[in-house]
Amino acid sequence: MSDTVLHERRDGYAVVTLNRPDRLNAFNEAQHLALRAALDECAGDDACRAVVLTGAGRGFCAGQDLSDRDPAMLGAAPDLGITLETFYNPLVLQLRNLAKPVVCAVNGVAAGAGANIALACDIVLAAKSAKFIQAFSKIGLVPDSGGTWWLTRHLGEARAKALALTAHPLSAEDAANWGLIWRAVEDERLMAEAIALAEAFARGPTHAYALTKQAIHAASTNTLEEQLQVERALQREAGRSDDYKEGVAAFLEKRAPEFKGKRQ
Ligand code: LHQ
Repeated sequence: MSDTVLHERRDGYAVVTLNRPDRLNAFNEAQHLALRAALDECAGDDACRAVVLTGAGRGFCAGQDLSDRDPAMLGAAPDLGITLETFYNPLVLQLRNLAKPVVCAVNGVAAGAGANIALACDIVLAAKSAKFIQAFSKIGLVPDSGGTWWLTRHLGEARAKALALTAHPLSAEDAANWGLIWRAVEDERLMAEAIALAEAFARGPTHAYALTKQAIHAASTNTLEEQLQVERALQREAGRSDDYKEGVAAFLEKRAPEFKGKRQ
């Protein structure tokens, strides 16, 4: 695998690091392919029960590498729809649909598609010095990689439009206070807190986590009646798992559960 992405396997989880620090980890094609491959490997490995995604150096990710995409060099008007369809859209769905928790540790600036890739993760922690920038309007583009979806759902139209139209750098603390991310933490605590979450998830009921993700994703478009049916179906499945039996037994025996994370 290319070193544009570092993939470290640890006991029960993986740490995946975007690694083009001199470009603030902006995406070129190699980094896209390496990230997709690392996430595929995590998805297919039962021993990997959580993922931490972060960036090397002082930034998390500055979106598309614009030096790769200079329209003057590319000649005729480029079709950015093809770029989204080929690279960004599958990545967003891969993160969202991964059947294990993905923790994003936003270590520095997250701009353009970089901000929205972070928001595609399940739990977003950010260093207090980090900023989220919908940088697209500065280069005559529209927020992509789910940006219009995450911003509108998490923040409402007023804040979504202001962030998208002005490219205002949103501080990590405002992002947390506004409900866009889980927490802003002291810079030096970021990785320790992200790893603590991953370690806890690595000992958790992985299949129940996957079902929980599914239920919460379905909730954003369902009516209450529809969502109650989703919960019924997913709970039925969770209730058949060994982890459920173990969870109840451990509770009754007043001991810590030993979850295997399997479907059955
Ligand atoms: C970069 C980048 C970068 C290349 C920093 N590219 N080098 C999808 C479909 C297809 C095409 C278009 O895009 C998309 C989705 C998108 O993501 S569009 C949005 C693309 N991203 C941006 O517009 C953000 C551009 N970057 C910035 O505005 C700033 O760099 C931010 C605000 C992120 C950070 O500012 P500073 O902390 O002041 O750092 P810097 O600007 O000095 O950057 C450090 C280096 O990284 C610098 O290189 P240098 O050789 O001068 O040290 C930058 O040129 C390079 N860099 N972002 N996206």
